[in-house]
Amino acid sequence: MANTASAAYGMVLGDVESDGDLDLVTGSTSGTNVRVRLNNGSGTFGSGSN
Ligand SMILES: [Ca+2]
Repeated sequence: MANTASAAYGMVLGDVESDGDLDLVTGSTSGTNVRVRLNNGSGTFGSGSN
């Protein structure tokens, strides 16, 4: 199975800002780069923020 990702990422779904839509939180294995992507309510995610 090919995997072109350069690093493994952890990924968690959760409602970060309690608006009822699941948001996506990713973190690199280095543990220093956590990114939150907010669900805009239509099934897509906004740009990441640290
Ligand atoms: Ca949310």
